[in-house]
Amino acid sequence: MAGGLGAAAMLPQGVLGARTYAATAHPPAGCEDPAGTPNTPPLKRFVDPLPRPMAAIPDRSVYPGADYYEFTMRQGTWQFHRDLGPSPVWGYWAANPNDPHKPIGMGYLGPTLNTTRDHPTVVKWRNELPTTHMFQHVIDLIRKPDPELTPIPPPPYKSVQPFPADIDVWNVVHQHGGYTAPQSDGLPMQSFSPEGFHAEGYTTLDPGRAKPNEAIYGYTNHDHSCMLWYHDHAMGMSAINVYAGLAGLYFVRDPADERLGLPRGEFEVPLILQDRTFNADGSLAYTMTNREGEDTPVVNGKAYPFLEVEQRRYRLRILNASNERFWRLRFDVPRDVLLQPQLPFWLIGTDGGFRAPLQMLDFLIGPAERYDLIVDFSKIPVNKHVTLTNYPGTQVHSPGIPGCGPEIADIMRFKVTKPPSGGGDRSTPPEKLKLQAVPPIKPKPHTRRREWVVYQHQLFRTMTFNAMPFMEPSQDFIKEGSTEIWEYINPNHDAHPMHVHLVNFQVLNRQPIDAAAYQKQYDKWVYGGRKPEDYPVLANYFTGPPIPPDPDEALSYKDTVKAPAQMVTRIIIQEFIPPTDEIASIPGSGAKLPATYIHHCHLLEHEDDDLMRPWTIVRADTPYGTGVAHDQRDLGQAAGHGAGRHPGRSTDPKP
Ligand SMILES: [Cu+2]
Repeated sequence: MAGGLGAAAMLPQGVLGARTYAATAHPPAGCEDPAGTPNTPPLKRFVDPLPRPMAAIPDRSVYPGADYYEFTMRQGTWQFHRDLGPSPVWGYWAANPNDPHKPIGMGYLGPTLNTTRDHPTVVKWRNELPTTHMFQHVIDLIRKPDPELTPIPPPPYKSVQPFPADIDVWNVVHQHGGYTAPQSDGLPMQSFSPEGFHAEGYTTLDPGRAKPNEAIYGYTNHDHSCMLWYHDHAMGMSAINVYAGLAGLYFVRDPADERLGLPRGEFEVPLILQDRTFNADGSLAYTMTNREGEDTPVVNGKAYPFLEVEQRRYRLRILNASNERFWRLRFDVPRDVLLQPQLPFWLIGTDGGFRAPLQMLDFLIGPAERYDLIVDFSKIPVNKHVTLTNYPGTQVHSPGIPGCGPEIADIMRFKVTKPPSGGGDRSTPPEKLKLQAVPPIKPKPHTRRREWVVYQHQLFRTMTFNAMPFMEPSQDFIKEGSTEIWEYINPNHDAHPMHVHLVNFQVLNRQPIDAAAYQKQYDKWVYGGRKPEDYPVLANYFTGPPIPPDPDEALSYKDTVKAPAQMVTRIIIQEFIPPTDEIASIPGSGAKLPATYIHHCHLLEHEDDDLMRPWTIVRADTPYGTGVAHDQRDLGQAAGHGAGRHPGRSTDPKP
């Protein structure tokens, strides 16, 4: 949904209403919101303490050899700010093995999973949400259909409703960034509703133990030590499901980390960064049918929170869980405190784990990216503060051509309240940390390249990869164990965060393209019947040499990459191998080939509308070109349907 808005919101939108932004400035000309768009009432900043997400407690008796959890999605209430009334929210609640009457959760978001590297986790996800959506007006618009919200693909494809006519709420949980078998991956077509209706791809491990409104998934935790997260990935409505609160953290820990001397316990703080808009009564308002981005920063569920800190180093684990907003983050200090206006900090890890430490002053974080930082408050006098802010002028879809959407500056405040307790800070200074550099993945001359074109066939309309709706079967068959370079070709004027399931990758480079000429030729290919001779040859459109990745993304384990406007962004994936081992002896819990996964834009509204495609790992001895459309220029021709689960949906309820 709202894919059209995403790409084209620099143009005036319909009826213009007078408004002021709650956060900072007036919108630029042409960016006024339609009349009636809610705005958050003015809020006093830094008056609510930062909540810490609670940890779920594993039950080790259910599946020997694995940590077991039961998570239930439920509607509850949550107060986002001292001066706002409570809001209905959706969240995850973890069963408490020590006290069944005290489930773990706070209403909004979900409890944190703490796991140990290579020790598997099994989670039963249960859906007890209402059957009418919290943002039912959006569901109704998608169903209407509304040309800006309903996926309407380019020719020759027909529009298909993303969810059944009588299903207003369905859900599925994706463990973002994890090394997971497809049947536990939480793919959109695995959605299931509170009434127990199943999308066509629904799966569960151990079906005898799962009711129709439940699914049991297994996670290998064959990951580096890192911060993953879990969030809703339901077909066609992940944006409003996550917006209502369906997200949480998932840590993979390595016992070897203990020797690193990193700040831990209360000095390791996760920050779940989101933007939200509130009605005057404090309830959540979803405004992205009208504009890009929301107007108020929310961290761990509180608007403009504060955290009291000691004069010592902290490890901040930052997740951008916003639907659409990119943030350029920095730590501002009062002028009389330091000689420089920003507090320098150290980057020690990204999406998929540690990396060589890098000192920085600011960084751009796209939706779904994670940054692992060491911030040193030891030089800040007691009773002074440091403010986490968004660099002025950072647009919602930054980097790119300046767009619209409410600007946010202040986010949260660190109030330095006392000297370090417990005899001082014994954590290792960042410059002395022994973190291994991530070895570079080097492309070879024969390394296969795969093009993914961010294609919008009409302004304000659906976006697709390669002009293919998500519902079309997988046409991208990748030999098990192979290395590939993926090229995200973005002739659009927005940046998109691209997320590939299953794998970690490295950012190789970016290269500017003549976006208008590329788009024109691509249009010609699509509207001319997709003749191979019309397909644009990328090399003909470069306007400059390749640009190396930014220092904060180079030589890092990534699962989400910023694909800026009018550029091709190249990533390299070392090895496509799905996890085949069984989890806790549960039959069928390992991956089998062919194994179909997806990749998508992590602007959630774009993912829903329809910038997402399946891809399939096949046996290494599968020859290319045998009933398989693997060449981009074959896209319009019939694909081999033999391999992979077909995206599609069932028409009959399976209670
Ligand atoms: Cu996008």
